[in-house]
Amino acid sequence: MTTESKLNSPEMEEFYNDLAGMNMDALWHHNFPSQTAAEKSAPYQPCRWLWKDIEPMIWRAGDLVQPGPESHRRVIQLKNPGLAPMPGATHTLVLALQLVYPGEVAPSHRHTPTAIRFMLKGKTVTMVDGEPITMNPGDLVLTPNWTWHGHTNETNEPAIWIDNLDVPIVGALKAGIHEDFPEGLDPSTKMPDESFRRFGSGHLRPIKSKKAELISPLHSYPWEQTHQALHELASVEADAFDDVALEYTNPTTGGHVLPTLACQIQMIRPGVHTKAHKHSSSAVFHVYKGSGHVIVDGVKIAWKEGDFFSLPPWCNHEFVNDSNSEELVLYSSTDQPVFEALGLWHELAYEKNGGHQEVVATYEERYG
Ligand code: 1HN
Repeated sequence: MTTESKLNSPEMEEFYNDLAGMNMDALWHHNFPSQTAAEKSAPYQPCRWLWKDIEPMIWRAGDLVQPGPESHRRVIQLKNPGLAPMPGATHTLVLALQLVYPGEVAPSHRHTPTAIRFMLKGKTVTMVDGEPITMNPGDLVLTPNWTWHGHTNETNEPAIWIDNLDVPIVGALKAGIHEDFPEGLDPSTKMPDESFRRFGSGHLRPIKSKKAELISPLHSYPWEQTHQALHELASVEADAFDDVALEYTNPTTGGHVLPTLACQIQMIRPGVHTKAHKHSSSAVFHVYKGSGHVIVDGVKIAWKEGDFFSLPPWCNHEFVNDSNSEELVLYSSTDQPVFEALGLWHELAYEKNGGHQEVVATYEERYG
């Protein structure tokens, strides 16, 4: 037996070729992905969308199509060019904006992708499996996987909201199913905001509901409660990476609202500059109030009220509120539950320079 390595020999080349001809391969033929967490870097670019660009396109969509038989939904998707031709804002998250004019109905349907909605302007009623849920600005509403849902606007003002969906995750699993309701909205079979009446206090629950449910049985999270909780927390605690941050929870577990998506509201207090970290989950952000910037892998991305931003996995990021008097409030949704469920969630603090990155370019300079 010889000890000389045959790795680069003609016999090995022939072996690889013969394997390939039979749809096989040798594991040693290729390198293992061997990056450490510290070396792991963003697989695609972050992306920012300005409200001043988005808003005119929403109104133009309003002139061009109607929800219902013509377009089903009047929705504009925010697509990260780093993922083209995929439609996502990140590789797992769809981020979209929907407009419904007074008197219009976006008819009910159900599908296996899950949605989270965050209301921006006006007022609408979203039917979730027969539960009419009123959405006002800042309210968050869940339409879990396979629940019937449709939207209607019974006011005199247009209604605009954010849709966050896990379409790319469901697509990757080849688990997408869609069904249209025969006509219009599915009928109301529950009390208005019934899930909130049962579970909306957050810390008191009906005595017969002891079971931990995978999907939150609470479907609406009103802004008034969210805003108050944010300010109460600000008086006692702040996080080094996210400042004053709250996660919307499933009241039966205290955990994420949905198995694939989680969502957060956070306040970067006046003058605060957080430390940087990176993690395996990706996220999409909306500036609900205030202005400031985020530094992502050394790139300074300025944002104002109404703007959106998508954070790929494994980017160092730190938040800055540029104002000394106004709070910066960010709404975000993430794929973190998927990573946690699979044991794949990793987080790494940025160690250098007291936890702050050096700014090497602005978003405009880097991405045009
Ligand atoms: C969808 O079904 C809705 O039901 C909104 O309101 C946005 C974006 C992509 C795919 C499906 C809705 C969507 C969507």
